[in-house]
Amino acid sequence: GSEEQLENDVRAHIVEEAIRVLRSNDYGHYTVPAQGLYPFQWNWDSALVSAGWAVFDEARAWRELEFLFSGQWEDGMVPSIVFHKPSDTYFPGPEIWGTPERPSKSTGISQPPVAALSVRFLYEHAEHRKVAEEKMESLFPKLLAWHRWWYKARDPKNKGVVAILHPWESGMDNSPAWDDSMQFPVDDIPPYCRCDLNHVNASMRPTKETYDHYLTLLYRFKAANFYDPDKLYWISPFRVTDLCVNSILFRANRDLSWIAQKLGKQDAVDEINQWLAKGFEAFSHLWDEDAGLFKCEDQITGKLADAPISAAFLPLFAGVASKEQAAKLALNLDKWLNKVSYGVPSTDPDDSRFEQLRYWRGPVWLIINWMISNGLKHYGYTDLAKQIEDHSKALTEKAGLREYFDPITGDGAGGRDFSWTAAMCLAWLD
Ligand code: 9WN
Repeated sequence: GSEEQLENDVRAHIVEEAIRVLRSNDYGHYTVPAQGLYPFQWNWDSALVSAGWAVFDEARAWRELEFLFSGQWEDGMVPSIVFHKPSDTYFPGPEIWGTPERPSKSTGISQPPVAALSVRFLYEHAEHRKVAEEKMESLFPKLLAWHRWWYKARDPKNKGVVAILHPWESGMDNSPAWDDSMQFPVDDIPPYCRCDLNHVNASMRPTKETYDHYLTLLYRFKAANFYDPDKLYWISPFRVTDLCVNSILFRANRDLSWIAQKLGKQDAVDEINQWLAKGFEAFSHLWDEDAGLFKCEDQITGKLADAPISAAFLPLFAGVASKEQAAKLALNLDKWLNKVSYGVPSTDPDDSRFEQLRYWRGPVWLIINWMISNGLKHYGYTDLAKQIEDHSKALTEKAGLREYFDPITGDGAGGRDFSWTAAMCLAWLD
């Protein structure tokens, strides 16, 4: 009918907008998350954005991933930010991560390992099969080296799940799940000036107190022989089993195993399957039966973080939740959705730490919506998955391609013309 036609027109317009946004954030070989606010190549942003490029420019999509791996360290780590070109609109930039004489080419920490998912996505959606096969083959050893790095550098105790050593590594910078673990005393750090506050309202960003802790960690890691991967795990006052990184790593391992199988690399398949088996066992310790949610764990105190956050649902995306756990998660998610106009809020709205506009403490993020919705479908909760999809569409129609959204009013917040939000409209919502 005409209503359907109208909706089609609206979506077609958003697709055009999304393509315009990716093109305008394109620096040739990589896409910045947003002009001004984030002027470099961010790790998980890039991997997610490559799926958006894949919809209209396959060659450009592969280049995004290849360029991300051009920043890979010798030990396998893929940094959270690669500083290809200088910019003075972001803090902390290359001068802070490196030395004054030699600015750093990247940060010394990582981010959620999305890339293997993207390689599989690009391969499966490829029209140029031959090219896709070559690209997958050449990216495979780099992906494997990165996953190995996670286990070697971030799980030296062989728990089966990896630790983040900085909230920036989770991608969910100021999540209430870190509040207790961020109580360590701050060091006497050099004075600094935050650039983020030139672009967006302070009330929507992490606080000064939080930034002091972020920088304390950065300077300590830098003092450890410039981010020596063998030292960081042991010296960090922040060491957390994060559900976002671990769910994505688990899912990425499944995709990497699939890729390895395609390429006939049986040894790698066996190695990855061992990670999966250990991971499966380790996730069961992150389950909070009373809450009916997964929880992050502080590896220093051994305590589960009580904060109910949206990453609690990401084990669905990983495919690591049992049927019973999935049923409880679906029940909880349904309750959360009934408390807001637009899901999925990054913190349970009933929790005292919920703030509807402050970054990862309440707002809706489309990339997380995609992951949760994808996971729900896999477990057979199609109505709930569809509801999240509809909310996501409604948000982009109402507020445009913003960085994140207010779950109560549906207003957009943070950066404008945001790359990963655009990518989700292309690769998921179309
Ligand atoms: C620090 C780029 C990144 C995202 C993160 C998001 C935010 C950076 C910041 O922006 O983090 O890495 O300075 O706030 O939290 O998930 O990758 O979009």
